[in-house]
Order: sequence, then structure tokens, then C-alpha cells
Amino acid sequence: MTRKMQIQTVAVFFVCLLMSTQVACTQEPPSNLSQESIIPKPVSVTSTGDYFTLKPGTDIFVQGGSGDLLKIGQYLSDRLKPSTGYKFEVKTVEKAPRRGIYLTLSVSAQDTRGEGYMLSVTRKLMKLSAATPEGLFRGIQTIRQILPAAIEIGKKQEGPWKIATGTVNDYPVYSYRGAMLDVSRHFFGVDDIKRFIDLLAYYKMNMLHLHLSDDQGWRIEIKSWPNLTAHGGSTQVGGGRGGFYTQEQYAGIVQYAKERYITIIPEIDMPGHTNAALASYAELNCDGKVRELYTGTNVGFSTLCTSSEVTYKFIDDVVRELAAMTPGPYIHIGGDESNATKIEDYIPFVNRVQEIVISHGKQVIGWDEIALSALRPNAVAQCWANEKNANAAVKQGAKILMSPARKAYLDMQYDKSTKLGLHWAGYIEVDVGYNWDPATFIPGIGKENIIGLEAPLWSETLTRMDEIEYMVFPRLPGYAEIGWTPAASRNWDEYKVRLAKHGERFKAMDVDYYPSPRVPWTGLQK
Ligand code: NGO
Repeated sequence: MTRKMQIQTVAVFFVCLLMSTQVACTQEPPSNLSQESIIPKPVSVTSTGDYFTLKPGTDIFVQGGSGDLLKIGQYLSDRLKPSTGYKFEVKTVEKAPRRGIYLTLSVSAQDTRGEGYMLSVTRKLMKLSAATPEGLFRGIQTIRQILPAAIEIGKKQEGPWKIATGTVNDYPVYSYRGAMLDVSRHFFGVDDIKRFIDLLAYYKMNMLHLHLSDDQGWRIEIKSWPNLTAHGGSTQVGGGRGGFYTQEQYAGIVQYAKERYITIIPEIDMPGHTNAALASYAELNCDGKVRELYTGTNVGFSTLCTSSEVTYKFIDDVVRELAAMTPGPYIHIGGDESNATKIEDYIPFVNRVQEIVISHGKQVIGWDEIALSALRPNAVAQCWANEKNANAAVKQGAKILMSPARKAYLDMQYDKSTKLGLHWAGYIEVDVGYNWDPATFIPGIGKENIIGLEAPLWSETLTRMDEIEYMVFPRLPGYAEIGWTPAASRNWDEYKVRLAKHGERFKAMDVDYYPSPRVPWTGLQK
């Protein structure tokens, strides 16, 4: 053997050794789509034991030229680009491609309702089909959740980007799955609202209720009553500088939500919780005297003057402007804790306000107290405290939105050691928030009476987005699952393992969350 041959033989030996170790190193874990931690839990998942892999040349194909589909394709592309560093070009096609990601509206499954979707993943093609663009959007959240958690990090990461093959067939139990944010006690700017919307979208929620007015602040520009925001929006709890949304900013929020298939539900609370308005216009007070701005946290001391025509002119103007900038079907009229309004004044007031909302083409939602009045057809009572009110609403043929404070209030503390939040309705550890069923919670009120559930976040104690996140996570995924997944498929012991795996996703999305000791966190956190 010449010296050259000797060198060649040794080199080949080392290359082979290297290759064999590489094969050993990259040996894939067994693929099992059914074992992925998807929240909310899908209706059914099957596995076929292989992998689909995102690669630099993976494109996103959408069927037909519809603007909605292209936008959804672009949304997916925008989610996948930063961490992979790949291009994910969005292309229109007429029929299914052989490889890549394919979004199509040509669904044949009977079980795919409005928001339902079917995902089929093979080695070469990931096909998402739905009956509506909304369904595709929900399905994209599943795709995000079956990719490695690092997909959510905003800068380039190492792959590989593998997705287990198989199928997901999925649709929700309730049509209303939402959260509420109180922007009145403390004001939160447009960017915070957008981030909140993105977090809701990730868990397939579809409603965001904004509590836009209360004693401490009026947060939406009303052009015919400009002092509401100029003066009434100027402060907040604790006396700091408040804020408000211009109509243009509000339209921006509505649009951002719409692109994520989320409906904005604006609330103007009345006749109580109205000090900010009473401080802005003297004529809204029965004694004609303007009130001082309020920066404390007491409730139940304010009321609009229910016997004055000016009050109804005011409400008509507010609802007209609000309805014109709100494409969603609902206007929320509050109606809670009107302790400063006599019941004989409260009942005709709520009756009249319902007419005003209907005259502007919208459906009424109000806190459960509105059931004391004569509910108009299509009115929705949001049950937060009083089961008798909820039963009275159902007797009148109204539907119920479930937000029982002791289960669903995101501002309730987790336990005694929680620094933020309140505990008047009790402590809500993550399992307590998960372990209930809206359809059996109130005797006499069943699934047929309920449009869904909403988890409200009141902001007496919250001043920053990271504080919002800490109260919302990790409870929000649980509320999303209650609203989406059939009760019979839900079980805390199984859910907590899936939730634990989302700790890595919270980290990747830079979400501040409460590391509950009841959740067996794995991976990166702590
Ligand atoms: C109550 C009250 C709100 C408080 C909240 C605090 C309702 C519907 N009205 O809920 O004004 O902010 O509790 O948890």
C-alpha cells in the first residue's frame, strides 16, 4: 500500500465513523401525533408514525385566489419565518400540490362546522381543510402547537422542524369563547390589546370583550360628547395618567382582531359604574352638579339620572357611534351593581336602553342583573354572581354567557401568596379554574341555554402587560379548552400534563406566567 492509499483508507474510515455516529445522533424519536399537547384538546387525532419536515423550500399553497385565504396563508408564513429563517412563500394553486403546506376550503367532512377544520399530515404534504376561512385560522393554531415550542421564538433557531404525521378532526362545543379586559380601572394601550388578542387567538378563542367605561375612566372617543375622554379619560385608579382610544385606534383594534377571527364586544357600563361620565357632563346628574373624578376602587356609588331625557339622548349618541365602529353583533350595556339606582328606576332604564341598542342594529349583552328587567329577544345575560338572575334570564328565553366569578374571574388570586389581584370570590388555582362544566354549573341551566363562556380580567390591581399575563397564564388555556372541548373528553390529570408542556411555549412567546405547583412543568421553565 502506498502512503497515499494509506491516508485515503484512514480518511474513509473516519468519514464512515462520523457518518455512523451522525445517524445514531439524529435518530428520530417515535412520531406520535396523538401524544402532542394541543390545547384546546381536539375532538379526534390519529397518528401514522412518520414525520413531515419544514425545510428551506417549503411553500404555503392556498386554493383559489381568495383574499381571505391569501391573508391566512401569509399569517401562517409570518408565524413560521422568524424562528426557521425560511421564506414560506404563499402561492395560489387550483389543486392540491404534491408537497408543502396546503390550505383549502374544499372540505367534505360532515363534522366540520363553522370553526371546525381537518388537518392531514403526510411525509410530504400538510393539508389543512375547513368549510370557512375561520376554520382554517383555528387549524393553523393547531399546526403551531404541534411544531417544536421554539417555533414561537422571534429569532432564528436550530431545527429540525418536524411535525408528526396523522390527522386531526376538530370543532368547538360553544360558539362564544372569550375573555374580557378592563381598560377602565387602568388603561392599556393599543399594543397591549393586540398582544392580548394574539394570545387569545393561539388558544382558539374568538371573542374579546372590552370594558370601556367605569367610575375611574372613559376610554373610547365619542365625538358628540368629547369631554367623556378629554376629562373622563384623564385619570385611572391610583391617580395616574389615564388614556383612551380614538375612534381610529379602536377601528385598528377591531381590524386586528378580525384578521384573527376574533370579535370585539364593547361595553359601556350603566346606569351604575358611571362616575367618569358624571364627572365629564353635569347634565347627566339628577342634581345637575358635576362629580369629581374618582381614582379609588369602591363600587356601587354612581348612577346616571334615569328620569332625565338628556340621559337617553346621551346613551343614544354613545351607542350610535359605538355601533357604527363595531362590526360584531353585540353591544354590552353593563348593568351590574347599580346600588345607587332604585330598582323601580333600574328596570325601566334597562328596558329603554335595550330598545336603543336594538334600534342601532345590535344585540344586547349585560351582566346578570339585567334579567331583573324585561329582556328583549336575543338578549344575553352574562352570569357572574347571581344564579337567580341567570335563571330569571333563561325563563325569559334569553341565552346565558357563563362567567361565574368563583371559577372564571382572571383577576382572582391563585392562592394567598399571589400579590396581584383580588379574592372576594375566592382563590382560583389552575385546577379550580379548569374543573367545571358551564352546562351543569347552575341547576336548571343546560347547554342549550348557554352561548359559551368568558373569563373576565378586571384591572383594579393591574398596571402593566406583564401583570396581565401573570393573571391570565396559565389559566386562559383552561377556559379555552372548556369552551372548545366536549366535557366528557376533559380531565384535569390528563390536561395538566399537556398544560405543563405549554410552559416552554409561554417562554418562547415571552409570556409572564404563574408557575403553579399543581402543574408538572417540564422543559425550560423555572
Ligand atoms: C365585579 C364588579 C366589577 C369589579 C369586579 C372585580 C362585576 C360584573 N362587577 O364584577 O366592577 O371590578 O367584580 O372582581
